[in-house]
Amino acid sequence: MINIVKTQPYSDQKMGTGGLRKKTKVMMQPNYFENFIQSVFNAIGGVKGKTYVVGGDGRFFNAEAIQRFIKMAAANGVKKLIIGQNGFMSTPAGSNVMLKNHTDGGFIFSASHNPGGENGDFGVKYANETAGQVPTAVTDRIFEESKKISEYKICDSKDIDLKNLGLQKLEDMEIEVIDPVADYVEMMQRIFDFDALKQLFKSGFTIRFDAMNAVTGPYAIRIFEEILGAAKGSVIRATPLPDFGGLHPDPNLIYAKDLVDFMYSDKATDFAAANDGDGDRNMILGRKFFVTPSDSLAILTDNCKLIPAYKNGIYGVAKSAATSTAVCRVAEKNNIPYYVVPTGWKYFVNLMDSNRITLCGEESFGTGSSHIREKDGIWAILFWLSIIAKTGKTVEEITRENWKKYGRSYYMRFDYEGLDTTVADKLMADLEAKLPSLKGKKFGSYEVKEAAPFVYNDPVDGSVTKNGLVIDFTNQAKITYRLSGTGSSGATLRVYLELPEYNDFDQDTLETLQPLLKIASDVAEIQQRTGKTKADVNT
Ligand code: G16
Repeated sequence: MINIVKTQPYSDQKMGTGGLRKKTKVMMQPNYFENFIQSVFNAIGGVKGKTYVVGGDGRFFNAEAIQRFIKMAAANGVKKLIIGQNGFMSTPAGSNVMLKNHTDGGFIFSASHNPGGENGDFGVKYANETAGQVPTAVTDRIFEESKKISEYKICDSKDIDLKNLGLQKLEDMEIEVIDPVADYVEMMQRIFDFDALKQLFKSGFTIRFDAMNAVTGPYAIRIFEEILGAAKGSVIRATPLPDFGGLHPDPNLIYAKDLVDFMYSDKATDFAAANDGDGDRNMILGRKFFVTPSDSLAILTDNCKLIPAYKNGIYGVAKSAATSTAVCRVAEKNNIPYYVVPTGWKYFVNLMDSNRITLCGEESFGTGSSHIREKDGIWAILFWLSIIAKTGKTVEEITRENWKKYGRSYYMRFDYEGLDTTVADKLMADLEAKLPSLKGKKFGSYEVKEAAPFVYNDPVDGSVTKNGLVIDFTNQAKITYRLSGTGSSGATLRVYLELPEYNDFDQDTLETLQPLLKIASDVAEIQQRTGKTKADVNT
């Protein structure tokens, strides 16, 4: 039976860079989740006759949300749902299933790298028929719908069994429960040379992969241990837990500190990596060596011909504005077209769909290619392992070689978290107003070349996006400021610093960037306005 439930709108259902992200308890308020889902359905002109992929990263409220979603989809006339067994599906695996089945899109329930649990965060990532994030025009429409919603449709039925693979029906809607790992593994086997990777492990190569108690554990066990032959136990924290075991599943130097400490100890393996909650982010480590995501993108681009899927070259490459310029130097020297876009994977999707780029990446530990329309954590690791297998070099040797060829960008991001949104918005607005007056100004040996907002003209759909404020210096140094789009409450100010260097690659990054950090913080009056004497998180 289909029920029409009367509801009141909520005023805060605006999607950010990675979908709708809220405190779990906010999401669990009466009708909150249902309102948002119905708003999406309404904003896209209904879902009658459509097919969607559904899954999540297993965090608290995931199982409940999926059941509610299924009943709403059936009530709204969806033709078919393809669902990961037990409701699990990583974001990249979901994008692959969407592309493979030519669906109308999908819904992945995840707040990505944000903590989970009853007191953590919950989120909804909605992808359209591109199998990637929807354009801003659509998220704006969804927000408008959410502000005027008065009812939603839901089936009054028993919960659907998601444990057993196979087909079932709810009303007229078909439900197919699939193994979320199988298709993903098959795709990776098409991209990479698995025989070469097996050889690598046969030769005694050791890895540690930290799934951070999140969704990629089962994918990593299947690929690294079962298929490629990495030693049993190479994958740690492999069982997805509703609260990620209390971890903050963000693979960076702070939140994956255990792994970093391990790799700087005498017990270190040859290679280590971690993924985030929903498996789209990655961190790469060698013995006593950390690869910045910006360098990683540059290195993958430079070595792409070693990978079967990219052996004939790539269309082009793209990075977000806040990502270092390392990849641009690789692209320029090798005559590869490159694009600089605002933060948000949706900007890459347009470039991929129009065959302008093949590879792309962001400083926030996201790297990917046009094999899907999301960033892909395990793909990035397999790419690195393939470079190691083909060159016989270590992570550190590969990175140093890249610096020697193209220069090294000393790079760091500083996050000022938990800010009052009014304070953060005003800081950005006042800073923007001040930018024109900075041109030509000297701060010690640093002279401002240009200071302006970052504005992107999308070559595909003609949309114009303003995202972040950038100060460029005559010595190629760069400061970028932007507010995070993935928080669940308050505001996070991100300050990104870069200083390219062409001779000395052994400096301490923090020390090297100290003068730039002081300029960044003085110019934006960070301490004065936020009361923070230092950033909460440096990566
Ligand atoms: C999401 C988007 C990414 C974007 C990131 C930015 O990542 O998918 O394209 O780079 O947000 O985060 P912020 O706005 O906080 O800097 P994810 O992994 O959270 O889905």
